[in-house]
Amino acid sequence: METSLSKMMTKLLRHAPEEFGVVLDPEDGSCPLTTLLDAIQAQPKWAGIQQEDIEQVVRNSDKQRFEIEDGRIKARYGHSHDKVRYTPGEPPAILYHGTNKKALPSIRREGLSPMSRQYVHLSEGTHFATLAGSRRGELVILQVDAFRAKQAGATFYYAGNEVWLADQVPPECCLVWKSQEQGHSKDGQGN
Ligand code: HQG
Repeated sequence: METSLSKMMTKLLRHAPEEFGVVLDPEDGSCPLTTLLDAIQAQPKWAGIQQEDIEQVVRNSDKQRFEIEDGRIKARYGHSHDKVRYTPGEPPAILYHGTNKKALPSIRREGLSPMSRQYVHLSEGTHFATLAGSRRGELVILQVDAFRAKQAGATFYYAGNEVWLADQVPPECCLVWKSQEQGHSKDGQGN
């Protein structure tokens, strides 16, 4: 139940609020917790859902996908709909990005792009990168020279919980740090 509610919340807060009749704040992508609750309760499957269930998903999210503040809720990262604004920040010199073997040739040519999301997702440690990269086949972890990428014009934003976002990362700033054969568990509460 928790996983499926978490997926519903990521869909609403990251990708398709309009499908649920919800308008998110254009600046930070948040909405009142009560609005989210009403929108979810309107789905026949979720009619019995309570605010505590949502708060529990937020608390237990292994990757801290959501944040509740002053009665409002938002997804911290992962958006594909309107661009949420973050304050540019000073990242650590080295960050990590989890990807897969098939994507590597294109990343080597073009660098990292946001693809269907609004930003490239990076992390301070390799755990988050491992979870992200393990979702699509053979895991590859890239070490990203954030210092050099910044010098080359990339902008970085901190999304909390060791997650950094960037508008793009040039190919010369990406180095394969670890490449592994299959056998990783799937990470599945978001999308
Ligand atoms: C790849 C999930 C070809 C990129 C995750 C990735 C994360 C390229 C895929 C968060 C490329 C995009 C974000 C290029 C990038 N050519 N492939 N030039 N540039 N790619 O899902 O970073 O569980 O949009 O390496 O775990 O995988 O949903 O981004 O493989 O935390 O909360 O294109 O979303 O979190 O995939 O994942 P995604 P991501 P949740």
